[in-house]
Amino acid sequence: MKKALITGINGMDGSHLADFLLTKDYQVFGLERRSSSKNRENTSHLVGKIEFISGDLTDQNSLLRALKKSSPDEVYNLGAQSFVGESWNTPEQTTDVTGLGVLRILDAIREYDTDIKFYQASSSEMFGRVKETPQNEFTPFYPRSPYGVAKLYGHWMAKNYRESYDMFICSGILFNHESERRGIEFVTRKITNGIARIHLGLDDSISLGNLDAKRDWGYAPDYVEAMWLMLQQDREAFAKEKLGDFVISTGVCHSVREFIESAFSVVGISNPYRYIKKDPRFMRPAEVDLLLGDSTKAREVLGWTPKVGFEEIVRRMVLNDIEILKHEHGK
Ligand code: NAP
Ligand code: G4F
Repeated sequence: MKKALITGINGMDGSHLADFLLTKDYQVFGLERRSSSKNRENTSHLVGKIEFISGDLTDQNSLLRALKKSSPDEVYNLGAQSFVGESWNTPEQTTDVTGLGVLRILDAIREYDTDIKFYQASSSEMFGRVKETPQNEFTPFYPRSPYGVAKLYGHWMAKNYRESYDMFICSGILFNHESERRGIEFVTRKITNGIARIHLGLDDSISLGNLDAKRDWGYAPDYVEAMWLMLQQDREAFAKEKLGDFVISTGVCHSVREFIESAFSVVGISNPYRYIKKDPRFMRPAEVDLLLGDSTKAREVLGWTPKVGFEEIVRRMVLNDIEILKHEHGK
C-alpha cells in the first residue's frame, strides 16, 4: 500500500485529493496546523479514514516530524495562504507560508529521504500580466500579487531541488479550479453562496469588485487527478526528460460577469445585475485581467482531460449552497 502525505489537507484540493487517493487504496496522512477551532468542514467525512498530523509550513521541525511519522512515498504540498486578495494585507506571512514553506518541506525531504516523490501546487497566478495567450509551460512569468511572487519562488525552488538533487519533483501550474468545497472568500463561491441567500430570502445583494476579469475555471476533483498522474510517471523517463512542470487548465475562459449570469440562471433569474453591488473594497491594487491555459502537454504526456465543464460546475455549486443554507436555516 502506497503512503501519501498531503499538506493543506483541510483545504478544497487537500480534501478532494484525499478522497481520490483513498479510491486508489493509499494510506493518507494530512498535515493540518493547529488553530483555535479545528477547520474540518471539508474533511469531517475523512475522520477515521486518514491520519491527521499536526504541523505548520512555517515550522521546519514539524515538517521533518510529519515525514518521520508518515514515511510517505509521495508528498503533495497544497498548503498555502492561497487567497490573492489577502496577500496585499499580509505579504510577509503569505511569503513565509506560500514561498518559504516550499523550501522548508523540500529541505525536510532532502534530509529524510530523497526517493520521496514531491508535488508542488504552482499557480497560473504566476503568469499575472500575461505575455501571451493561451499560457503554456514556456510562457514567461509576470506575477502581479505578493501571492503570485511567493508562488513563483516556490516554483523555482522546486525546479532547483529537482535539478540539484535529482529528486522526483513535479509542479502543476494549475489554473483556477472550483468545487462545492471552495473557500467562501473566492469569487465563485461568494457568488453561489450569495445567490443561495437571495433565493432563500436571507439577503438581497452581493458586493463584488472587478466583473471584467476572465479566468479559465475547471473542477477541483478533475484537477487533483492530474496531480496524482504527474507523480505516477515512470522514474527513468522522468529522470531523462525532466517532465516536471505541467499546465492544468480547460482551455476555455469566462468573465466574472459570465459566471454571475450563469449562476443566477440556475435559480431562474435572468436580470442578475439588480442584485450586484460594485464595491471598491474588492478591487485589487494590481489585477490579473485574463488567464487561459494550454494544457496540451498534460493531455499528451499524462493522458489527462478535464471532465466537468463550466455550466455544470456553476450548477453544482449553486445547488449545493442552497442545500447547505436550507439545512442551516431549517427550511
Ligand atoms: P485552500 O482551500 O485555501 O487550502 C489551503 C490550505 O493550506 C488550507 O487548508 C490551510 O489551512 C493550509 N495552510 C495555510 N497556512 C498553512 C501553514 N502555515 N501551514 C500548513 N498549512 C497551511 O486552497 P486550495 O484552493 O485547496 O488550493 C490548494 C493549493 O493549490 C494552494 O497551494 C493554492 O495556492 C494552490 N492553487 C490553487 C488554485 C485554485 O484555483 N484553487 C489554483 C492554483 C494553485 P487552514 O485550513 O488551517 O486554513
Ligand atoms: O476567485 P478569486 O479570488 O481567484 P484568483 O485571484 O484568480 O486566485 C485563485 O486562483 C489562482 C489560480 O489562478 C490560485 F492560485 C489562487 O490560490 C486562487 O485559488 O478572484 C478571481 C477574479 C479576480 O480577478 C478578482 O479581482 O475575480 C475578481 N473578483 C471580483 N470581485 C473578486 C471579487 N474576487 C474575490 N475574491 N472577491 C470579489 O468580491
